Amino acid sequence: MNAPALANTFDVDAIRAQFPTLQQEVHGKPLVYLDNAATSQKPQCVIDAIDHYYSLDNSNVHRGVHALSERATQGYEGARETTAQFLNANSSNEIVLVRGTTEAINLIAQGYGRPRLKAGDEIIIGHIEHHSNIVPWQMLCEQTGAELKVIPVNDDAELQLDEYQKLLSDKTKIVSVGHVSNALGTINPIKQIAEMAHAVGAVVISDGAQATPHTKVDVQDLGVDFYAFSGHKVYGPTGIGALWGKAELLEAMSPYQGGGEMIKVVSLNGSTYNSIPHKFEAGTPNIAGAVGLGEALKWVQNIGLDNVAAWENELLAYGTKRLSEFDGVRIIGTAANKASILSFVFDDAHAADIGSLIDRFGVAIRAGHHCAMPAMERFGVGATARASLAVYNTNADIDAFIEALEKTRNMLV
Ligand code: C6P
Repeated sequence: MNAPALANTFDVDAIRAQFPTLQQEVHGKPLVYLDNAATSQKPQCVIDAIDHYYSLDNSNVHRGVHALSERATQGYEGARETTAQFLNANSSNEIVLVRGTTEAINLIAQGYGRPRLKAGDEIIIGHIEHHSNIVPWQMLCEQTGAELKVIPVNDDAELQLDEYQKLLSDKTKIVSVGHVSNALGTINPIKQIAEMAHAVGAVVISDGAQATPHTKVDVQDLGVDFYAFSGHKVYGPTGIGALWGKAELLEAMSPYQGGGEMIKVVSLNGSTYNSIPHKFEAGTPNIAGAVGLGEALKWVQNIGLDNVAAWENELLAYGTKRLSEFDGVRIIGTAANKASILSFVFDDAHAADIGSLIDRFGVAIRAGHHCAMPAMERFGVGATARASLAVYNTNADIDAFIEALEKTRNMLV
């Protein structure tokens, strides 16, 4: 994820103008939205696609023989095609549409891990993972007797690959590491992590929730076996996301849930399952969400993910400089390879107070443990304040944030 160059056609004002939510005032101040790692705002085309679907095409998928059902199916399956192309998957059959990253990781843990792992096997994760890449593995360990091992990080929140190497053995069955840390912004060297895991025969999963909004992802180049992301962080709606898995692994896996859509034949004596990816999509799916996701992925690809990465790198550098000049601030997460996250604490003020008071100046950030409590513990803090960037943010947003932070701090000390 080294910084690509920004095309001179990149026009942040034109991008920003496409977001209705950004055009409002909050507490009488222009909204400065810096909580993009929690969820990003949606461009008008995504809102319109969902509106169009419910206004004209609303129907159930795969079942009907009528025009609306065909259109709904085309919208839904079209989103799968777009997602496959977005991730550079071999085929759209490798894309399972799910609720989001959390569901995707649980699906792998239960669908892949549970029937295969046993006592004595090991699962490796990183120290600064989101809870959704920790808890499903802890549950799997409880169910199978496998053991969870953790790759430590250095003081810059970078994974220590020499320690990782020591953890790997023929006991290692699964390695699951986030592509980009939501709490601290570290970009992990997934390609290298995957190569090292494959050398001992382990299967590799990467949580791409925070990578897909900020950089081009090519699952084949990364060399992983599974990749998960959420639509709502990449300018799409909530309640939809995708799991990519290598076809042969998905084929070999058991379904995660039973019900309609995921079967071939059902009799009272037993059932046979549908082919991939449908065997993992029991029940009526989030059709409108998929339509919105497809539109969002096309929108961001149209800007160009290299442009997104280049622009956000400039913003991150500017934000880091402004924040480091601030008296009494400690930035947590100082990896050399980092994306779009400014996590920080003050010596003399609580992160939660900063988060709620800065809102009075129209600035939206997040404060808390960011669903990454082990990461907080590693850096000796209970919580951080976190400003997170998106492609529509500007240096002016960062200036407004710093100015509001000064006023907030003065109110607290
Ligand atoms: N992080 C944040 O504020 P879901 O909820 O399934 O869409 O995504 C979960 C998830 C998984 N992995 C990473 C790296 C994430 O950042 C998130 C969501 C949000 O940082 C909400 S806690």
